[in-house]
Amino acid sequence: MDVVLPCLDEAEALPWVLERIPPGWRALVVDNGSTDGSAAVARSLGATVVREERRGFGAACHAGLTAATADVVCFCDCDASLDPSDLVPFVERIRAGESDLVLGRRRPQSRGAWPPHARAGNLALSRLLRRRTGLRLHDLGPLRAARREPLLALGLTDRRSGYPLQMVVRAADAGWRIAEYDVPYRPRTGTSKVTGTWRGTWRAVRDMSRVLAERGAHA
Ligand SMILES: Nc1nc2c(ncn2[C@@H]2O[C@H](COP(=O)(O)OP(=O)(O)O)[C@@H](O)[C@H]2O)c(=O)[nH]1
Ligand SMILES: [Mg+2]
Repeated sequence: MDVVLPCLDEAEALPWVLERIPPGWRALVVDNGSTDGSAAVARSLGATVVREERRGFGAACHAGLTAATADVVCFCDCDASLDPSDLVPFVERIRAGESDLVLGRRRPQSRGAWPPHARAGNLALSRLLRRRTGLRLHDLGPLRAARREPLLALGLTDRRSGYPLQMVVRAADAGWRIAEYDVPYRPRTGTSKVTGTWRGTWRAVRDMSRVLAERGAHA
């Protein structure tokens, strides 16, 4: 199993995350030009480090997917807000052939885990997604698992904040069976680059609107 971990300056969070990678699985830390020594920390803890020069969450996730070789590929943030060992049942479900894509529905463990505007934005997005695809999801979280080859065949083009949404929209258009599992969501270690900042949130909204405006196969 390969776990793709997009990483931008997460040296502080990496030990917590990497020690929770299930035994026998490979951690692929995609370093996006960190300046805090994240790559060295990841390497010293036994992770494989992939370098991606092009900035952006999607660029990092996609570089990890391209570098992966396992049959099933997982994604997890690198900020200690999500526990990669929660991916075990996701992978079992994919392997059993019961689902094609499994997503984690984030359940905040404390008040500080999820800023209110990010939660509200996510809920609004879930509604738009339902209108666009008919899918009833509660979250578009970053913890996920799917088979590598079909994922590559989706031909994802977004390289920024729209990547996780584009994956779900295209998977739905392709008729994939998508499941959602509850996962605990903790306050991240270190500072947020996306929804914890106005700039990051604005970019995410813009990137995601673009994805939703794409015409689907059945639209
Ligand atoms: N490689 C890469 N990773 C990023 C970028 N922006 C955010 N990340 C990583 O993506 C994950 C989610 O970002 P985060 O700042 O926690 O966003 P939030 O969860 O919305 O607050 C973390 O592991 C970040 O290190 C980026 O531009 N490039
Ligand atoms: Mg985060």
